[in-house]
Amino acid sequence: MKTALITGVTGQDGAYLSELLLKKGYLVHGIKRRSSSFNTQRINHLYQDLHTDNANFQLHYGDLSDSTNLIRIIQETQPDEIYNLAAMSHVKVSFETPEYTANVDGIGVLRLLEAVRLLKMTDKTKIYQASTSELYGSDQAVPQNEKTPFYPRSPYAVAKLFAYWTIINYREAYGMFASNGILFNHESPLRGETFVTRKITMAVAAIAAGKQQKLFLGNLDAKRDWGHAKDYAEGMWRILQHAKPDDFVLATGITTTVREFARQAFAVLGIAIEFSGEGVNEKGIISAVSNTEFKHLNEGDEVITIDERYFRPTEVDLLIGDASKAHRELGWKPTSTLSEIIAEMTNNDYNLIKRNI
Ligand code: NAP
Ligand code: F7E
Repeated sequence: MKTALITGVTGQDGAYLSELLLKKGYLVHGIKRRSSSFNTQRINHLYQDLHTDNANFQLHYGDLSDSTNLIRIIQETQPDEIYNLAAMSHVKVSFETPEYTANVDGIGVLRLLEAVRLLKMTDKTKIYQASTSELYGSDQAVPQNEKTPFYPRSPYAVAKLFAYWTIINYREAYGMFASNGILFNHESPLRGETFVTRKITMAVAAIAAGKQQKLFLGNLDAKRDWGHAKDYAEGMWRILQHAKPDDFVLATGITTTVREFARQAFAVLGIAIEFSGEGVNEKGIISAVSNTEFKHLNEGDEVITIDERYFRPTEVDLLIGDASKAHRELGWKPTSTLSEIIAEMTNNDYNLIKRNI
């Protein structure tokens, strides 16, 4: 039985990866932060009572800013594979908390690598680092692959750049099995509620249910390469099963604007919207409602308004990934289309809100 340690186990990717590794027969340890309210909603279905003999999913309190805690957990759990998913992962919030973001997202991985070295586990333990398409920043080449230069455009991306190179440096300096997954945006019904996709699908559900009138968004022109988090968890695992440590892009190769994502999400529930106006004056307006349940919605209702507060000091305009190396060397490719993801997320949020009415 292989043992895995997942940092960020309570996040979107941590939940999908835990489920995958448990299905593969792993003993899974996860690091969760102490919080004043429950933060394990995404993994509660995997949790087993601590008093059960041989529970194969175990949680440990910890934090990526605490070296001694990480050393102790790694020593106690003796992982064959560490998946470093923990991060302050919100790009806009990183402009408000740059020092904290650098500490956790940048130096955090250094703490893990040093812990493995100190414990003399470099031959035993493989490490996966959650690197990101945000590293590309300014769109220098399209599509972006493992050879595309980086140009980070946020404190989040700068911190992740430190982490990316630290992984490569430890691989080269100490022969460690340390790999970067350069993952493009991936979404799901478990996506955090302030990322744009989930913010949109939750708002569409609330507007349809008569619980909210408008959705306020920032830059509608931004283009993202959106895949499904479940597919990307499979990719993370494959990266660590590869014969040698290396860096891989995981992406769908298709890019879509935030505007089009919103249009499709409303369409899932039978609400057609059209956009008019430009820049901060652009609006999303209902042009037809085919679902007869939504009597409170009328043609001409304004349901999307721009709020400049959601603009970023520096934006990443266009991301589109080339995952041909992962396809060729790992046999990985995404299985969900964006329209399937939008339908899954929107229907899930609509069902959640209906259940709570
Ligand atoms: P997420 O849902 O925001 O989850 C982040 C996880 O990190 C949560 O479990 C969070 O704990 C934990 N965490 C935050 N700060 C921590 C700290 N100081 N110490 C320990 N744990 C901490 O993010 P995700 O979407 O699953 O993404 C997983 C990783 O992939 C992140 O590193 C992210 O930056 C990276 N990434 C994500 C994407 C994407 O599109 N999703 C793409 C590329 C890379 P709480 O639950 O307590 O907040
Ligand atoms: O923004 C625009 C925003 O916050 C996407 C993280 O998982 O993926 C994620 O980072 C785009 C941006 O994700 C709103 O300006 C418009 O251009 O959903 P997001 P992100 O910044 O791409 C990468 C790969 C990661 O590594 C990160 O961890 O949407 N946008 N209006 C908005 N974004 C938000 N959040 N809210 C808005 O109202």
